[in-house]
Amino acid sequence: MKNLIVDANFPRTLDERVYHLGIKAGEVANRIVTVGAPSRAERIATYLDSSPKPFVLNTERGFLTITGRYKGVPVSIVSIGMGSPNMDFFVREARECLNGDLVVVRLGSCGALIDVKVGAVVVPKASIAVNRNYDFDFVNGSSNQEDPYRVSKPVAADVELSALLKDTFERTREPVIQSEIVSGTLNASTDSFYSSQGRITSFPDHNADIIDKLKASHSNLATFEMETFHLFHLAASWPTRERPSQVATAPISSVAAGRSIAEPGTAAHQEVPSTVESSAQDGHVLVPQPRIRAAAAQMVF
Ligand code: R1P
Repeated sequence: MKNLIVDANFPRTLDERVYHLGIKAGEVANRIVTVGAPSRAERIATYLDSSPKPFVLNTERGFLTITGRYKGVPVSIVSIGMGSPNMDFFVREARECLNGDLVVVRLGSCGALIDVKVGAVVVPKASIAVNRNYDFDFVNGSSNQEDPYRVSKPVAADVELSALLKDTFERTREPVIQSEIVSGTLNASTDSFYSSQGRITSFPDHNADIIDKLKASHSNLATFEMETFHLFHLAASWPTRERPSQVATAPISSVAAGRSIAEPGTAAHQEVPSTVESSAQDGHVLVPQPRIRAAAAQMVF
């Protein structure tokens, strides 16, 4: 890539743009709606305030960022394509361009494992991951004692954000939502639209019973899609605890150094508020950590 700073750990261009999303600090908002398709992002962006004119960036890797204001509040709409790897690029690179809390709502489509009509909207309270077990012998079947699919433990959505999302959908349902709004269910994010969602193709996927097995082991399972688990997992993995710093009058760089993800000089590193030193007591300060809050709403198709 042209103008790439040589930093194998977190590559950026010479003008400080992250490698795949192409954005830099100031071009993405702390409140983000993420979708899978550019046309969906563009349609949502029609609701943004016309002034100031929204920022729009399309990258050769297929990420589209539209940043503007909705009723004066900065918001970004980011189209990321499909699957956990793209969700990973999006969350990590957006995080590096932002200070403070990051609030992400995924608006996606999903398959339904419950009896709802096409067009229903589901706000899951948690997600599991269902992935192909590469150690299973897909050619000869189960002879090597492995299961063909691995199922993770659930990871929860942000409770408050999910409730807000559900309430907002209920208040504003017309004319977009033509069916029921379901919430509190479990979502399964799969690594394939086909094998791990139980579709039969010409590959020997050993998946004929995968839906029955998942439903038997997870009574609340309602939806299949491909990105939500990774979003929830990254959000849940972000270190958020308020923690006392070791040195009360530490310069900001020392205070933040305890979090390995925030290296000096990065946007995340600079978020430590200037009030840190004035709140010092007994040789310690409480350093508020930014959060990543995530929720999802998925329309059954
Ligand atoms: C598959 O067709 C895609 O649709 C669903 C799945 O998660 C997968 O990405 O979501 P989106 O409509 O958001 O892309």
